[in-house]
Amino acid sequence: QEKALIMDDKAMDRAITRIGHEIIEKNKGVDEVALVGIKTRGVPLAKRIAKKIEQIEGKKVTVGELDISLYRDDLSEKADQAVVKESNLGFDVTKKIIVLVDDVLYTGRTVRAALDAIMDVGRPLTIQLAVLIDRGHRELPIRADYVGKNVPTSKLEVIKVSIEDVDGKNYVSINE
Ligand code: 3GP
Ligand code: 5GP
Ligand code: MG
Repeated sequence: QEKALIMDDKAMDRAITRIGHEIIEKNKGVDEVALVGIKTRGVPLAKRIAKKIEQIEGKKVTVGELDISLYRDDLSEKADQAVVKESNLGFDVTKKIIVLVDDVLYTGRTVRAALDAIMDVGRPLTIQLAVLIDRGHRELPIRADYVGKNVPTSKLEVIKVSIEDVDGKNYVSINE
């Protein structure tokens, strides 16, 4: 059940523009920067951030992809397992500034698995995190360096992220 619109197309675009500027500022340019989108919607988000950076800075930024699934085991006390299904980075992460990009940050388990997957294949200079929405409820000591919008939620609420490339429209809403 749809409750409220959190971001419309324009608000999303402004957030993505700001994050692009922040990535350039924090890293004093983008010479070593590569973006890694977490499937599904982290990937088109990463591509949009890369496009903004190119418009602002006149430099192309590599975009890789990671596919990470969360298996929630409701039948036991066992912690949720985040599993890397597929990694297609397509470039060497060593000595790179990696910016992970995801749509929603929640428990932090997906990001933890992504950190593992990246560090398995090389030795980046640093790994940073960009998310469109931080909805709270972290279960691990993980925070985002770049946040589109902080949206305090109850655990029963769900954030809907609709992205043009995947869903045909750009907006974020909060649902029961
Ligand atoms: P995404 O792949 O674009 O991130 O996990 C499959 C989809 O379900 C996700 O799309 C995400 O948008 C949506 N989703 C909504 N709530 C949750 C949640 O609590 N956990 C996960 N993993 N996905 C959720
Ligand atoms: P975490 O691993 O931090 O618990 O969850 C992060 C991943 O789960 C993200 O990839 C995100 O897509 C998904 N996720 C968690 N909560 C939500 C939510 O409320 N809405 C959406 N759209 N995705 C969520
Ligand atoms: Mg996601």
